[in-house]
Amino acid sequence: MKIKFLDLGMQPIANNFLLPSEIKDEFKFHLTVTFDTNTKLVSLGEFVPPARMFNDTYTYHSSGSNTMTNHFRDTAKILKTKFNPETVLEIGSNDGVFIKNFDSNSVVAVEPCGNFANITNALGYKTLEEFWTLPVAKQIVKENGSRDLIYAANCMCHIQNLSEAFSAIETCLSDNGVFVFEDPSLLQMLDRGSYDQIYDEHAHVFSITALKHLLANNGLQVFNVEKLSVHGGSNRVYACKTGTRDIDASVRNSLSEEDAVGIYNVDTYHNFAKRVEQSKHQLLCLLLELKRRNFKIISYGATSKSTTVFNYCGIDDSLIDYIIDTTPSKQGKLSPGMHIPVVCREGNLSRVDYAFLGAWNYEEEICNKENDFLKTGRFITHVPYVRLI
Ligand code: DWN
Repeated sequence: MKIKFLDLGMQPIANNFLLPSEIKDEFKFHLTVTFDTNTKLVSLGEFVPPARMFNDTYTYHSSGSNTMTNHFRDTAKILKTKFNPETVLEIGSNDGVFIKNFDSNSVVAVEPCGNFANITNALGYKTLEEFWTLPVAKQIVKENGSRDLIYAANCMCHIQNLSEAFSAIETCLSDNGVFVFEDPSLLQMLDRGSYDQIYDEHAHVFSITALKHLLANNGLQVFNVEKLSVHGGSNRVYACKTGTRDIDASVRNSLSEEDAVGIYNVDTYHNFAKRVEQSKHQLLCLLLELKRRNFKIISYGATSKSTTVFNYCGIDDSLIDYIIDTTPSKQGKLSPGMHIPVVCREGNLSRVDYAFLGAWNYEEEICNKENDFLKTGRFITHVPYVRLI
């Protein structure tokens, strides 16, 4: 049974940055979150049609930070060393930040956003401009053979039909192959109160508990779990065809930790929802007080996460003057839903008193490079609670 435990109101497409002329037709949907008492899966109450989110105008570049560029370089090295794959598939290859670490002859990629599929095809990596489905998996096996390594970063939780997605993995994986995927951790979200991990693209927020059963139902088993700090706290899950590898203690430890936190208990989610409401109240009180005292407040990082926060809290340009972001395709446009101007960083961080940290998952990288701003200004974040950095 699916129990709705959180209502984040009417929300836009989190990465749909707009020109002024596009505001009148902006798509919105009711963002609610459910807990399935049978599968233990946390999912959106209403899915958004994938083509509305993932298309030729998709704006998010996986290489948009040093943190993630280094993360994918290091991950590629780890997986090469551990598994020495002869054949590789990446699902959700974006701008090629991960697969560029592999020989193009060994790689097939799947990327539904044509603007990014064009980038990796131009780099010599065979990229299918497709959503990940069972027919696509069968096409890859037929044309290129099964895969020793299948990798997906911040992608599987975006796929609405997980049963088909994991069945397609099993179809495409070689007999001794490994499927490695990383997505935001439900446990970390519950612990950090980071409700902004929830938006249109994130159809699900994964627990190891839910994933174990989902994969088992599709001929796969989880054999290792690593906790990652990236993207606000993620899990890197290692899976294989059932019975082909020993199961590491990290799986049992993850399941026990989730049980201890109450991942099975509906009250856990209702308590989370209360914390979210408190976070909204505290953030609004802080911003309104700073504005009353005529401080200049901006936002740093035009993230999907901050789209959720601003639209849930009703934060517009009466509180946030503008958002600075390094992504050229976001600059000069208006943020989804609340229509706050997005501008480049250069020249727009001076004489600022406070900056909401929309990209709080890069706190270390950003604070290290914004020493001058921090001499007089302060960052604001809501994670794990509303505070000044
Ligand atoms: O799952 C997803 C994650 C991986 O990325 C996607 N569905 C959508 C997207 O979510 P996000 O927009 O919340 O991700 P980020 O990586 O937190 O976005 C960072 C944004 O901040 C980018 O637009 C780049 C920008 N940025 C910046 O302006 N200055 C980032 C850094 C590090 C900076 O110094």
